[in-house]
Amino acid sequence: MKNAYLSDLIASLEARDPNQPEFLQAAREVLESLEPVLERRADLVAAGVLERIVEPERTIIFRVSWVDDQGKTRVNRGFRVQFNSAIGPYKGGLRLHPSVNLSVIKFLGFEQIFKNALTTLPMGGGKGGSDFDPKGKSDGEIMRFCQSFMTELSKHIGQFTDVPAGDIGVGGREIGFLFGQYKRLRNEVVGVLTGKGLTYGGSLARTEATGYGLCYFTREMLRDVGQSFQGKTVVISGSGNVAIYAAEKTAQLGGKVVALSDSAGYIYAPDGIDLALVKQLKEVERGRISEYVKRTTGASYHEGCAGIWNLKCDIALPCATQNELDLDGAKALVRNGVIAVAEGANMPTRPDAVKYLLDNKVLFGPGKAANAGGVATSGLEMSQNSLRLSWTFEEVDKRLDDIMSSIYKAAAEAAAEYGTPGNLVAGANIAGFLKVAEAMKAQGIAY
Ligand code: NDP
Ligand code: 2IT
Repeated sequence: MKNAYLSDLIASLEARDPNQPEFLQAAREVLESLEPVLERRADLVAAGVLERIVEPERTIIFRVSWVDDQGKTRVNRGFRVQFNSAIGPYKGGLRLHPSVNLSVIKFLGFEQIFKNALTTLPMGGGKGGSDFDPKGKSDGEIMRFCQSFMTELSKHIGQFTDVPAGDIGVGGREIGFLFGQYKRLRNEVVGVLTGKGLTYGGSLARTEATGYGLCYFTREMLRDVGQSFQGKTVVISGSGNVAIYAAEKTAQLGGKVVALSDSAGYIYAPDGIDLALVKQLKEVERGRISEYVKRTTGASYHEGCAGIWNLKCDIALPCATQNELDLDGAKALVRNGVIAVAEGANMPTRPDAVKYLLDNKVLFGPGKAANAGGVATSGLEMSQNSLRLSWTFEEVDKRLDDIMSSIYKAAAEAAAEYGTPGNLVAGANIAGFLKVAEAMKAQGIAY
């Protein structure tokens, strides 16, 4: 990078938080892509927008104590990073996974700032979670953990302040427990969380939104080169909320999903995955993807998740977790003729793998654009809560589709305008940044 101001800023971040590799990875990528913007926008440099945007407005870290089924007291660490409220209340999911730490939550909160700006809806960026491991826990343990977590979190959130939602390990069950506890503590029925159940203020199509939105975004990328999902072989990593509904929409658009995974391994079904069986195993039974091959024929199970990228496919949709697609995986995909890679997960592709895919002319949809359908539909849930109305599935889905198409357009246009046509990584970063930066500049420095 030629810009000394940007390289100094990156060096200062590295010196300040050397133990936050995920956050530094996300920040570096955004800052590097802003080089052509800063050449034209000295005003944003003068307003200190960059130094401010990389530092969270507020970071809350708290003890979460709860009692397990054996009566033993357990202690986890809870986080909420309220990163940026320039364009709206903090908005972003809660992740429950043993790998959660401040670096992970900061990277996710940082990405969320730009993603939320791209949705066109008024939402700031935030993220939270805990190192609690939901695997193997009973419903009662999950409930007690969620209640304890919310007892502290409720002091820091609110419908006009900060509106959390789900992420890894947080789905409808957990949002229900969290919402119940907030209501109990505050004696207030408000849209303080999204991803709620349909009987208490949730939106139709929120469950499907991230996966569906990912496919709408991918459809737009493909359309620009005269292609579509029709007849394409698709590999999807993960088998959680995002992966399942990406698989559903892929099939509806005429593609064939041949693989899914979890953190232990992947299944390969050359004739196509039976999604009803996957839903039964993962959504109802909360089991492992390996069980799939015991319940059907024509599929094989393979230990380890990285091998999934060696499967021949036209489209790859990483939908599990950060840094799951490395350079070897990207090389295998290119060798096998992949046309498009779009990120359902947040930052699933390592930086050297992103570069390799772009250098090899693979269409690449970065997560902050391609997976924005989830938070966009959360924004639509907030709108419906404020209106005290609920829209039909078709209406929400149509708005989601329009938003994903507009995000694609914004990213593609920004990429072209700032000298990197076709590079949606740069385009999404620039388009998201400019909206937030204008708002930060307008609101002055000591806000
Ligand atoms: P779920 O908890 O529903 O599913 C997560 C899936 O990813 C599971 O299959 C899980 O396997 C796998 N996974 C989790 N951690 C790892 C790991 N360390 N290594 C390998 N596999 C792993 O989460 P979601 O589907 O909601 O989230 C998936 C991704 O999408 C995340 O990156 C999330 O941030 C992102 N995302 C989610 C949105 C949403 O609306 N839910 C919106 C936008 C992005 P296992 O069961 O073995 O842990
Ligand atoms: O990463 C994400 O965008 C999410 N987990 C969804 C956040 C939300 O507020 O719906």
